[in-house]
Amino acid sequence: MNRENSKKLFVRALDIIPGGVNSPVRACKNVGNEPTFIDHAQGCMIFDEDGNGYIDYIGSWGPMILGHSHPSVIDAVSSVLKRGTSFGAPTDLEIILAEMVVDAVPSIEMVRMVNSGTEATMSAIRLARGFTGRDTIVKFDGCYHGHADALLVEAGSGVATLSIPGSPGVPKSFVSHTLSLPYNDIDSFIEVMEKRGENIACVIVEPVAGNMGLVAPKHGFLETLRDLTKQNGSLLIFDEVMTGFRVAYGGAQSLYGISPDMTCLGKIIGGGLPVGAYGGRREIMEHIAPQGPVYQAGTLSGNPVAMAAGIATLTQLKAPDFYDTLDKKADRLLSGLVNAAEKAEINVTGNRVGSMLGLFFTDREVLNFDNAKTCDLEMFSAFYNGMLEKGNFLAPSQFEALFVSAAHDTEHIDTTITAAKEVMQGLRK
Ligand code: HOZ
Repeated sequence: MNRENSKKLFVRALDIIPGGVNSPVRACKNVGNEPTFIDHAQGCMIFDEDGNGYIDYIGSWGPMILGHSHPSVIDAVSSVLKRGTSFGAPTDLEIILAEMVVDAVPSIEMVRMVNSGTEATMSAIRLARGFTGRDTIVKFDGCYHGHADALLVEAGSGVATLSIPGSPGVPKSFVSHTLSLPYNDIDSFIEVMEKRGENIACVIVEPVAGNMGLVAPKHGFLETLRDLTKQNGSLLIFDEVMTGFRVAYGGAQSLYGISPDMTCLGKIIGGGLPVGAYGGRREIMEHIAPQGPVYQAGTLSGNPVAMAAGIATLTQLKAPDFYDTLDKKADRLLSGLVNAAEKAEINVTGNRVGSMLGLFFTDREVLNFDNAKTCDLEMFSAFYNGMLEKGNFLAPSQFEALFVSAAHDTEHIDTTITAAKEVMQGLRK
C-alpha cells in the first residue's frame, strides 16, 4: 500500500507539532508505524492522503455512531453555519440538546455543556468536591477520564499505550487526594470505603471501561459502588463520555440499571464536533456558577455548530431497533475475529458491550487493567499493521476499544473478518 503522502505530511508535522500529532495514540508509535493522514471519510470508510480507503473501526474514537458525513448531520451543520459560528451568548440549540440529554438519561436533571470529555470530568470532580466539602477522589486503574492533573494516575488510553505511570508536570500534591483501585475488585473498594468513606468526595468510573481495551463491569461491581457511595455521602460519577448514547440510548447506566449522582458525556452528543457535558441531580448541579459558587466557564461552551451536530445525531439514534441492529453487527465482527484467531491457534479474549469491542491478545479473561497488561503487545502490533495493510482502520493500541457504526454493513464486516483470518494465519508461531 502506498503511503508516501502520509509519510511526507508526518515529516512536516514532526517539525512543528510535538510528536507530529495533536493527541498521542494516533501517532501509532507503539505499533511501530506512523500516522495515517486523512483526506475525507464517508459512511464506514475513511480515505487517506494517498487515496487508500479503509473500513473504519475507530470512528473518531467513538462519536461517529452513524458513520462519517451522515447527511442529516451535514445538513444540520451547514444550515446553522449560515447563522454564524459562535456568539458567546446562549441559543435555542443548547436548550434543545440539553432537553434531549435529560430525556434520555433519567439521572440527569440538569446539564452543563463544555467542549471535551476532559473538561466534563474535570468540572464534575470540582463540583463533587465543592458540593461535599471533601477532597479525596477514587478512580480505577486502567480507566481514563481525560488528562486533568488529578486523574492521571494509573490511567488507561494513551497513558497505558505509552506505559507512562503518571506524568511529569503533575505535582505530587495534585494527585495526593486521588486513590486508584483495581477495576471490578469489589473487596478492595469495600475496604477503602470502610476506612476512608467519610472523606471521599466522589468515585468516578467508566461503567464500561473503554480505555484499557473494552472491559465490562462484573456483576455486583457498579451496584456496590452505588450502595457504598450513598451510605458514605460520596457522589458516584459515571464517565459515559464513550458509552453515553453508544451502548444504549440511555448509556451504560440504563443497561445496568444504576443511577449515578453525576454523568459525564462527550463524543456522540457532539456528533463529531468538540462537545462534552456533565449533568446530574438538580441539587448538585445548582452549585455551579452563576447559580452556585463552584466556578466553571467556557467561551465556546454550547457552541451552535456543535449543538446542531449533536441534535441531528441524537435524533437519528431514536430510530426503532437502532441499537439492536448495531449490536448484532458488532457481535458478528467480534465472533469473526475470535474465530479467526482460534483457527490460527492464537490466544485471544474478546469482550463486547453493545457496539464497543476489545480483542485482547491473551489467554486470560480480561476483567481489569492487570489482565489487559498480560496481552502480547508484539502480536497486537503485527495484527494491527497487517490489518491496516489490508484496508482496515483499527485503533493502534491494545488499550483502546473498537467501534462499529450504523454505516457498517454485513459485507464490510465480513471483509474485515476475511482479512483477519489471513493476518492471523501469518502470525501463527
Ligand atoms: N485518548 C483518546 C482515545 N481514548 C483519543 C486518542 C486520539 O485521538 O489520538
